[in-house]
Amino acid sequence: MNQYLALSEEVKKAQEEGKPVVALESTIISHGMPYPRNVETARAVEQIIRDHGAVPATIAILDGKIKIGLSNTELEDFGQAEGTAKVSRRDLPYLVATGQKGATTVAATMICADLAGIRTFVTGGIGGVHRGAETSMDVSADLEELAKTNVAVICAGAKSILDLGLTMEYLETKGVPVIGYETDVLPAFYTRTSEFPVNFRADDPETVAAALNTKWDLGLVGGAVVANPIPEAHAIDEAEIAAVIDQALTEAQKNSINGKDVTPFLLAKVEELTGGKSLDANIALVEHNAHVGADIAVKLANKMD
Ligand code: PSU
Ligand code: MN
Repeated sequence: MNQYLALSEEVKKAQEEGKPVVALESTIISHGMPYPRNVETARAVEQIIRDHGAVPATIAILDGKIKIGLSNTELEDFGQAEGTAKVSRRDLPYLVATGQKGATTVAATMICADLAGIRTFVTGGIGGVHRGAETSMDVSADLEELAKTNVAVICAGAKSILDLGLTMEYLETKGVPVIGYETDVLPAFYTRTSEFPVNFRADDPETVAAALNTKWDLGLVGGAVVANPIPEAHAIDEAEIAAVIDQALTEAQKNSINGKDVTPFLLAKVEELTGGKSLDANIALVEHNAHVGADIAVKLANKMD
């Protein structure tokens, strides 16, 4: 066992018994949603995963360890604490070495999941190529991680705060498959569709698990994006969300927001401007992803043992 890893009892037991485990990130809790709904959602998501035959492992950095599975108290603390560091690949060793608290992004969660032998990871949305990246060079480290770490990310696509076309191009260059779950086009987080076709479509968890298992059997390093559209009832009107995102982007520029602060700033602005409607949508889509992700993890576990 890696000396830096600290597995919860639930995760340890699951691994001993060969049960499927699903990773969850903590940045979505600390930087993606406000308290207390962040904690409520984190707990609900964990329960959905259990109800579908898998074991949840929320990942975070605490006391010089990479925690794989958080207790209720730890979860509550991550939800309430202010100023928790947002940890991507770059930040991970420093935060662990100095014993500081850190919330893991998609990239860092993939790294930690891989260290713990977990292949399935559920979240809301991935980072991507930002609009204007041709001058800012702001490309999320999530995309690099998808290129080199063997973990599948079940998400609702990416928000159109990003340049979705360039994000798809980047993933193509890096050889990362984007699999649409019951969809032919990339979902854009708040909306079920975008103008960009996915690479492949899967209509059941078995097909996704087969594709993942084959990729790794072939020695093809890297992850995959499983893009699962937001449930119809919670989708936000496209024109409405587009206007909100434009305004959020303008404000980010006006305030000279850059680096790792860009995404949290935009997420908070969108939520403020939609009066909480985006938060309801965010929660609904994460819960749906948990259901689909657990089903995929169960099928994958059958193939990999
Ligand atoms: N997109 C969302 N919600 C989130 C994030 C992205 O819809 O919570 C978080 C994730 O943790 C993701 C990170 O990995 O933001 C990407 O940040 P950046 O763009 O700085 O790489
Ligand atoms: Mn960035």
